[in-house]
Amino acid sequence: MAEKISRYLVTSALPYANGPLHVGQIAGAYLPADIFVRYLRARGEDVIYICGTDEHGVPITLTAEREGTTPREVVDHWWTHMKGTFARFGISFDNFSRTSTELHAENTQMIYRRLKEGGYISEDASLQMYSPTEGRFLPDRYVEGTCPYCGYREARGDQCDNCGRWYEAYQLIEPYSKTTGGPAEPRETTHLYLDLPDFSERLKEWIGSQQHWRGTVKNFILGMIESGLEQRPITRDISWGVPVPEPGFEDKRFYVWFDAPIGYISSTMEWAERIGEPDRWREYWQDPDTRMIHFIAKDNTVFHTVVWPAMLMGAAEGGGEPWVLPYDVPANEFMNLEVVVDGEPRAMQMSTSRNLAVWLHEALDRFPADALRFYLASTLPETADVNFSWRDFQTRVNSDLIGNLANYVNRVLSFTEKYADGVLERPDELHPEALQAFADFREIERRYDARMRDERPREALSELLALGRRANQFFDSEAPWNMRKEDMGRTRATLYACAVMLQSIAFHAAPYVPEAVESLGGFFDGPAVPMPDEQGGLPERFGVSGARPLFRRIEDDEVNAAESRLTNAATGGEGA
Ligand code: B3M
Ligand code: ZN
Repeated sequence: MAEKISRYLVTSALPYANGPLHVGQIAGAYLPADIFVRYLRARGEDVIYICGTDEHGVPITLTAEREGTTPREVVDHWWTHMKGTFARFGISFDNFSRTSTELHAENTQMIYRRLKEGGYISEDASLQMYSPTEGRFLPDRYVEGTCPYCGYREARGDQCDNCGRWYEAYQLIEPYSKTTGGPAEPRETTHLYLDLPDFSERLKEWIGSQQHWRGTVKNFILGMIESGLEQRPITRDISWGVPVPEPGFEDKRFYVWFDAPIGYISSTMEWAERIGEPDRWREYWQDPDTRMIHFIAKDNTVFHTVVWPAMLMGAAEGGGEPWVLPYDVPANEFMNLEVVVDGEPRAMQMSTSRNLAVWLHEALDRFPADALRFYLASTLPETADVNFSWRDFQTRVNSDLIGNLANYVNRVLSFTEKYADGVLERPDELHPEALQAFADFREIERRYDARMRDERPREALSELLALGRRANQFFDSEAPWNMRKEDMGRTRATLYACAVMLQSIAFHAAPYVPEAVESLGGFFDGPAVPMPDEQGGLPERFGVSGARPLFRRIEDDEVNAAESRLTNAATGGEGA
């Protein structure tokens, strides 16, 4: 069908190991990538899907302090939790690593050294808040004080929640440490900086030539480079993170966003090691034929399209092989919640601190993974912000997944069992109506393929539903329930044609609802494959035995229960 690309390296943003996953994250970076990867694998492409937890950053230290434990324990707990939740949801990573490994620290230091070798690192002093009682520098999130602009008393270290202004923490009036309440004072500290401005021209040229990038992403980034890039500090005065291999920096660590994307490399190396081909990672990172695709949510765009490519370009100049640059960075918009308050649906932003979120592991306790995958796929924020709504979930699953797709499967299989002894032989000739339906299938499949390769699984899903509609229409117009009374030969040919379409539906549904398509194999003897081309490729026979419904309907009381969990969180009621 489409041109064959030699190799894909697909990643999803590394989630912070600092709390449970919610559906907004899933819709932004994980489910679209998983669907994309499953499709490419089914098409026989060489693809690996890489991820892992992001285990550094100040919020993790804050969690540990709040819970009276250590960052190590926090990340160990959430790594295990996330890995398990992703598996329950059917996310098919080839490797799920973590950034607190020894290998990752070595890689981070290696990239740093190469950047330095390339001449892109400098040292500079700046003012940072310091807490004399605690004897440590305070990251911005640890400082509060009075806003220098509006006088708001609990202004955060970098931005005022009252007037929205941005400033440097040392501009706060009467600043204090958030953890102890004691005074904080500005002190001079030295950090390492990445010379981002030096990459401006190269980045502009490189991004400008990316014809396939989403217009929104591309224009936003080009505008940003146009308005001027700044030197970025890549170290912090913190104790949890990757050590900085420089004298005088023993008490400092790399900034989390410096080491995090390098985690993609580390996780690929871990994968190669695990499959017993320790050098395989090089194919994906050093052969320019690789298409590296980073699925992320839009708030991570700048890091993936500016800072990270600059790091890779710069590191390549400091020795060793060149690195593959991102081929595409599909950045998704946000998913908000629709919450029923006082009987009325209302759009609200998720708030993890208020427990106003649909946690994936909780959703999986209530509903099958495939039903959740199907709904989320149908409402992915590919082009605009979207709302997650439990009502909508119920409607989509019951009417589209079950009413359209599963209904077709069920009709064909049960009819075959009942009236054709569960066996369908290839007829000598297929009638014109069947051939026309096959031709329509090929056309819809082509559109599905194009949308999918364009990294738009939500749009591809509409094509899957179109396949379902076309197949149902064929079944309806042939009306085998009448035909069988007059012409059993033609009825068998019709059912055979239906089974051919069923194969295609199974093939194209599998990336979305993998469990269901797998269980289909338990009672339908026929592969999940695209519509064969005109030249043939039609199987000699299909067999059906013991067909069962693939999905159960989503009932009102289940949806009400899920909905009231959110209502309570939104209104601060019971069980929130
Ligand atoms: N951990 C932010 C996030 O989870 C960050 C992504 C890192 S990707 C290298 O949204
Ligand atoms: Zn203010």
